[in-house]
Amino acid sequence: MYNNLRFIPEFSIDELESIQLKGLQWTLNHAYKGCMAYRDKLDQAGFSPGDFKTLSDIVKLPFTDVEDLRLGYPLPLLSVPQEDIVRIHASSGTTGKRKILAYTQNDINTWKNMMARCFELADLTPMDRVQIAVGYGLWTAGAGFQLGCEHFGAMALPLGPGNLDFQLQFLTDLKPTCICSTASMALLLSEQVVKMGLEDQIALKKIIFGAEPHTPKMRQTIEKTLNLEHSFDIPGMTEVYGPGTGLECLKHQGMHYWADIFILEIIDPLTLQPVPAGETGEMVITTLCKEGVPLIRYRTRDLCRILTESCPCGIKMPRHDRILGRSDDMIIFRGVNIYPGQIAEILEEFNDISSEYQINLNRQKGLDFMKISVERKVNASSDNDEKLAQRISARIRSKIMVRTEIVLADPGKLPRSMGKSRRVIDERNNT
Ligand code: DLL
Repeated sequence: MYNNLRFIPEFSIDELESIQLKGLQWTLNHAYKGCMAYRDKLDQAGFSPGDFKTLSDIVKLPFTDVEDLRLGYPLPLLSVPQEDIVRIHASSGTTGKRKILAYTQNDINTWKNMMARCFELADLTPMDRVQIAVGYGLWTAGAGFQLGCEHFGAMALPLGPGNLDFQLQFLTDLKPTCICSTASMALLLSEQVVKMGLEDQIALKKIIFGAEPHTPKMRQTIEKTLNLEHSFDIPGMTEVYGPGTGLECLKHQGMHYWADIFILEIIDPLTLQPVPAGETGEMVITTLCKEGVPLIRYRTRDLCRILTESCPCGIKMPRHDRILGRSDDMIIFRGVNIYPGQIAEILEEFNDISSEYQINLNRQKGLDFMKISVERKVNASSDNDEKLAQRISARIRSKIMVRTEIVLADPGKLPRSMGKSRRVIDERNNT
């Protein structure tokens, strides 16, 4: 299925384990020597870097989390002298201070290779033209796709997000074959192409989208509307360089991730113990060659599971499933714990509505209320709105035990985003 790979290395399990062990020992020494906060953390856990002898020792290491990044603001967990830093990026977080991560030139090179591997997995060639429709600047998205695309050797069209007219003009005039964007932007672009009747004037074959969860329905809509050969889900986060910690392959059965660059563990967020192989839990990442800000058992809060079978595409790099959401996105509603993804999953069952939804929470007379707005599918009649709303509400009640008010909107009426969509608007503290 894949021949003559230029960027993706092939390792046997033994080779990979040896790379991971050496990388972990290097990371522990490097962080211990270069960063006071890490030294204190490891000392407190009674662990000195020389103690680390086998990969299974990883469970004895202390965790790092977002609080460690906040405490070290503005340059948290910096483990090299400042003159070695060539760039910073910051997370797209909307609350509190941004997490700032610092990169050495070697870190940038590692990231560049990770992203080039992604383009290779998406089966692009140097003949491909790649429209990069994500934010440039502090956010890692634009910079990551750009670095990887140039290194891979395809033609980058660095449009950034926004300006839909411009996006459409490029799609028809330069005829890119691939778009890189968030899932929301991919949906918006597909809707605009149809609205302007440009389906026959574009040459798109592939979309690489990520940065937020998507539902199967959302993906089908994008693929069908743009008549794509493939779409690929791309994971990534600022703390682990940026986009491109892995990618789906042509078989679309989960995402291969770069196990020679970081170790992925899945833990139970309550007991903090590893979950049995293949079960869902929180992703915890330890980097193996990151210099500026190495990560030791970093709790990402992302919920996911490792896929244990080998992949029919033939590539041996391990795989994880799609990211379901974040543990800190959990809503506590009248004492019930709910993830937005659970609601999205129920909405998926209804063919008469589109993939878009928004959850509004407010408080009236001391009681929590939840309103879920969904969109009627294009060409569906509004005559059935009331019955459909009742059916959706009943299904949610039976599956997650909460009462909700369902509001049906006309197609395209819910807010669209060119970046990450905000699915939950919680106004309970304002009411
Ligand atoms: O979102 C990096 C990125 C840019 C990835 C473009 C892919 C494409 P942050 O802003 O730091 O970085 O946000 C990272 O976004 O912890 C996940 O919760 C979520 N996320 C990223 N990719 C996916 C995905 C970028 N494919 C946070 N599916 C992560 C679901 C995703 N969630």
